[in-house]
Formats: sequence, structure tokens, C-alpha cells
Amino acid sequence: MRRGLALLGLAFLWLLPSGRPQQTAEDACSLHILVPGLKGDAGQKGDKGAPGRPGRVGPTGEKGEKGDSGDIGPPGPNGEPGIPCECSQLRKAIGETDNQVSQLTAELKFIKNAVAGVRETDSKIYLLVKEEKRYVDAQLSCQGRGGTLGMPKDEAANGLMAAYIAQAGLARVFIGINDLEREGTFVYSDRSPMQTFNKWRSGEPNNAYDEEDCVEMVASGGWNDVACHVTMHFLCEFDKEHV
Ligand SMILES: [Ca+2]
Ligand SMILES: [Ca+2]
Repeated sequence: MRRGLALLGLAFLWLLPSGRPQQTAEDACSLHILVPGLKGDAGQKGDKGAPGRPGRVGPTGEKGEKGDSGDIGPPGPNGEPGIPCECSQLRKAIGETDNQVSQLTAELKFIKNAVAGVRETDSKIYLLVKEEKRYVDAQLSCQGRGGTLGMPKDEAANGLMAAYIAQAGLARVFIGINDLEREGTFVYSDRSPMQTFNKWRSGEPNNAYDEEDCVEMVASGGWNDVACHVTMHFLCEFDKEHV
């Protein structure tokens, strides 16, 4: 081992003198290198760097002044056509409906009266109307129902009407007899003249106060001339063939 190391040292010493002239030539070259050479060509452009970090948020700016109003826009398209107003027709319809309601109300009252009980013979129907009216209005009411004020033209009819009044608990009602056209000349409401049959109470007709031109029947069946402007219940009659 020691012998090997000695041999390695000898070899090193042998190599050292032979390398000296080469070292001198290298020193001469080193002197030239100290002088700055010519500027080299520009190198190739480097690759693009990574993007930088975002900057800090800046301070809030001052509020700007309010801008001017914009121009008026163009008009919009026309709307759908509306439903034409038929107000006058509606008003007319409402008016007609009111009339119909009034008529129905009157008819309903009539039916109630009828349900309450009518009296009838082979040819007539009698209806006691428990509404207080003047003679003329009572007659119109009966006519509006298709009849006339009751006309007792014989004993049977008079007896039936009297019983009807008494059973209804009434003292008196208008019947269809008057001397409106000629004082003292009584006629029935159908303008037919008074015949021999009558049921005047004692002392009647007396045309009291010179104003008694209409006739009432009392519950006993007797007749009495009375003023036409007083109001009381009344008795209508209807021909069966017209009902
Ligand atoms: Ca009279
Ligand atoms: Ca009288």
C-alpha cells in the first residue's frame, strides 16, 4: 500500500515539469481577455413574464351632477276599441224592469187576495180587495185586473157579496154603482141602468151634503150613497169567460 502511494507521487512529479510551457502560453492569453471586447449581438427576447398582482382599490370619486331629462318618447300604439255605451238602452231596460216589478207586486197581492178566498157563481168571480182606495181608484184597480167594481144586479149576487163582506169582518166596501153623470140617476159601473132590483137602506140615497155620488154596501147587504173621495176597501167582480 505504501509502495502504491509512492509510485503515485512519482508519477505526479513527472507530469508537473512537462506541463509548465503550456501554463505560460495560457497566461499570455489571459492578458488579452482583460481588455473589454466588442459588444455582442442582442440576445433572443425572453419569454413573457407572469401577470402581476392586481392593484389596491382606489378612493371613491365625487358624486356627479344630475343629468338633464331625456326627450319625450314616441306615443304608444292605439288601445283595443271599447264596448259602445248603451246607457240609454240600459236606463230604458231598468225602467221597464221597475214597471214589471210593480206589476208583479200588484199581481202577487192580487194572488194573495185570491188565495185568501174569492167567491164565485156559475158566471162570476168576486174578489174583496183589502186596500183602501177612493171610488175612482178602486174601479181602476178592478179594471186593471180585468174586472170591474161589483155590481149586485139580483138578490143572489147581493146576498153573496154581503156574506163575503161580513165574513171578512168589514163594515162597508165600495160597489160598482154611482150617479156621477146625472144626479139621482144611478147606473152600474158598466154603465148599465139600474133595474127594479135595489137594496137601498132606509132613507137612502140621500145625496147628503150634495156630494154623495158613489155607493157602498154594508155587511148586512144594504146600499148607501156616499162621497166618492172617501177611501175604503172594495169588491171587484170578474166574468168567468174573461178570466
Ligand atoms: Ca148623488
Ligand atoms: Ca147617503
